[in-house]
Amino acid sequence: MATKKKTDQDLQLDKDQLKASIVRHLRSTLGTSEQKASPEAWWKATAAAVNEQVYERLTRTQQTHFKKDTRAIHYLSAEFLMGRLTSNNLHNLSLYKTCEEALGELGLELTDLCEQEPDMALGNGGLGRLAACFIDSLATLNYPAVGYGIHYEHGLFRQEIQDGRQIERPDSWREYGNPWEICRPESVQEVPLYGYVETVFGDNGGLKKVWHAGRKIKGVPWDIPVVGFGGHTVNILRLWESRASEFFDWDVFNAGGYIDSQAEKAQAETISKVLYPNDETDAGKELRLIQQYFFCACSIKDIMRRYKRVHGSDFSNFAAQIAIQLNDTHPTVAIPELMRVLVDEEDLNWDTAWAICYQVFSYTNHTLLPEALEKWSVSLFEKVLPRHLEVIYEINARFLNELVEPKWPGNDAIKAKLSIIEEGAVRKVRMGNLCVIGSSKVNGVAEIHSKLVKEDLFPEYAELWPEKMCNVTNGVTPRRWLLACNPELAGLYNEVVGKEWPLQLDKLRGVVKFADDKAFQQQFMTIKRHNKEKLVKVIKDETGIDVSAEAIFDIQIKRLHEYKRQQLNLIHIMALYRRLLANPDYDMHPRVFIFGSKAAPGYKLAKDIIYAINKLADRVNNDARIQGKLKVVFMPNYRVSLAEKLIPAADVSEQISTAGYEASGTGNMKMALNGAITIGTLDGANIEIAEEAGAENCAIFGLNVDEVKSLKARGYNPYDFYYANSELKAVLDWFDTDYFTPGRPGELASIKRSLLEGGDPYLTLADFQSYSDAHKLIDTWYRDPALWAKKAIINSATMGKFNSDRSIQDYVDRIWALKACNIG
Ligand code: GFP
Ligand code: GFP
Repeated sequence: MATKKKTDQDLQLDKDQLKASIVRHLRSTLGTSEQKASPEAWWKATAAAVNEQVYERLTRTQQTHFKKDTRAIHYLSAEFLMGRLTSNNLHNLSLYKTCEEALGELGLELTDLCEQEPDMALGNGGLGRLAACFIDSLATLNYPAVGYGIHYEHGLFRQEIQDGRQIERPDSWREYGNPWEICRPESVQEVPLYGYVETVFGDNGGLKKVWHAGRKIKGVPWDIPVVGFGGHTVNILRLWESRASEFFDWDVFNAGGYIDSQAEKAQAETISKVLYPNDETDAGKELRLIQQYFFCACSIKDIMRRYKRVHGSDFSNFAAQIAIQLNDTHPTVAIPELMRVLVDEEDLNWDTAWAICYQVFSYTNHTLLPEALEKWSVSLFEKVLPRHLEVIYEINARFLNELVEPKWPGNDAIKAKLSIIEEGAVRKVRMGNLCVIGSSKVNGVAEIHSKLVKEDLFPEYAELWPEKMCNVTNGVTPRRWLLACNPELAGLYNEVVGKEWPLQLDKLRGVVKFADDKAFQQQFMTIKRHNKEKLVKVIKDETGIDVSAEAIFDIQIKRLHEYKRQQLNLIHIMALYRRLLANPDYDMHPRVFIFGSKAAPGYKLAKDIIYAINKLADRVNNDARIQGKLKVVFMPNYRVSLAEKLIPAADVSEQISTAGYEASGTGNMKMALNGAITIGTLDGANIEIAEEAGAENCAIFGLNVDEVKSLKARGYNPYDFYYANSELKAVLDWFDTDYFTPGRPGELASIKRSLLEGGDPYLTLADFQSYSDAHKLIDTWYRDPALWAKKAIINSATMGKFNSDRSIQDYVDRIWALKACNIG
């Protein structure tokens, strides 16, 4: 019997239907009753009811993509920081209100149920969250897309603070099952590792390489449906879990080797066990390379399978159908893997295979920090991926001979620099170089960053391929980062500019004309006040600290890293504290400095900075002398769901990286969109934010990129600033005392050392005075409520550019050449 395709209209649920569905799932899926159900069971029943909608639309999407044989983008990323999905899915299906009412009739609060959901923290920070925003936008704009990543059993560690110090605890996001993921045993893949390469005669008489793997690992796909706003397209995020190929060796078991038979299984499962931390210790390098290869190989196989289902072994359409984006260098090994598959397994000649690869791949660079451009030792590669090393050598030889030599004849220095292989005591494979050589497009993530990628990081490549380098400024999804997290402000915007802004964020520009309007200012600031009051409760619950919503909420939330300069914020707060101690009447509006940040477990100084912030907080928050004018809060376990509570309550957004170091930033966009004023350097996307909002509506300070470069070239000496600025000197000397760590002097001394003897590589001291002045400006502005409201409104209203839909459209226009595909 032919079934009629369901339209969006057919699928839409009303309150009673949704309520009935939730109750039905509570009983038949969760096996409990209304009387006995725990909040978690209610949450899962709600998710199951929503999933009925999601799956219908997913199937419809897949059928349409299959039927139309659409070109698709495959977004390979080692990180997807999804956060929670319940509220997001409800919003994107236009079911949020309906669900709130349905649950209300059952005596339940939707927001409480949402709190039951553990965050999917499969990423470290901005890079992973960007990937999550991007797949939301891809589905929203109806682009055929698949996200590919790793199904980490444990995501980013849960951070506890004990006596001020960060303690890492395992994150178990799916310990009791996660209702948003579907296992797909029918699409399991097998991945070879180790072993050796043999040269044999192929069928056509030519020589052929055969990789005899030493081990095989099974990749089990888990699909997370990605619901676009409006619910038309539902794409998938496919995450690979590793398992042993021979799950259980019965022969070994029967022979009494129970432990041995389990060893293989344990080793195989280690691959997707934990999210790799961002530290660069030697330990675990092999595991990390295997993680990368594992998910890339599974993904390439999956892409091949889908392609061959329609086109068989005719690869002439491959590059027209398939685009692959490499999110940073982590998935670089996908390039030699595709070459290997095409040449060794599909018998294409090298040139044909290379032409395909080159068109298929593009690479996004997210940082200029040399330590983040991955390098693997040649010997490690040879051990784990012997055939890939050969492929890389071949790519390299052809590149150097065919492109570099003709352009720079006899220039060995340039060859050494551009080679994929770094020579030296330990020979290394440079993944960044491989990415650039193997991709048709390379993009940075903000204007200034892309310029630096082109001019400073890869200048010779840019000379070879001027059209290869481009920019796509980052963006954030306004659905999660305004509509869902700030419902009151969203409601106000609906009234003032209509309801299209979640898709067309530029519409918020219509709010600018109310920036001077007293009544509008009042409404806007009342909403901010409500959000701050909500945060006051969260702060109290999480840390026990009392803060007042009267104060300026000044927020710095991001990974802890010296270049992001939490230490600059820290020493400035210490300076303020000193001023208040010296003069209790020191004139300043009360300020609450709020931090949220995780430090990579092996990054000692970053952990010391967290400790110092907490010790400063203990002292300041309990010092009656300063009459509550200053508070410091370190919110433990910073994650997406906490960001959703902090961002709507921010008055001031701290974006204070050393110019030239923060590729873009995305928290800067989220906070400005929610009406915070940026105190920031001319770095990353701050520059574009200031362009959009107007420089007069941001507090810009510090050295710019050129000034940083020239100061470094002249020879930066932090002692110059230390001796020249008595306040700065006094603050730094404080670190040597036991003022913040009673009875334990010197516990915080590592911070001072890094800023003086360590050479202060991120120019913290050079920017201190200018930063302090910018804070004074912020204080003056805040004390003029009309002025502040105006600036805050303009910031929020002018962030249209930073919609991740715009970023995705730029990728489509400049790199991917996709066509939107209408579903239903
Ligand atoms: C299916 C469909 C594709 C679609 C993907 C991702 O493939 O057209 O693009 O799913 O949604 F056939 P499978 O991976 O399920 O075979
Ligand atoms: C990195 C960069 C940021 C950039 C994001 C996304 O994020 O400047 O905005 O990638 O492109 F550093 P983090 O991992 O540092 O948060």
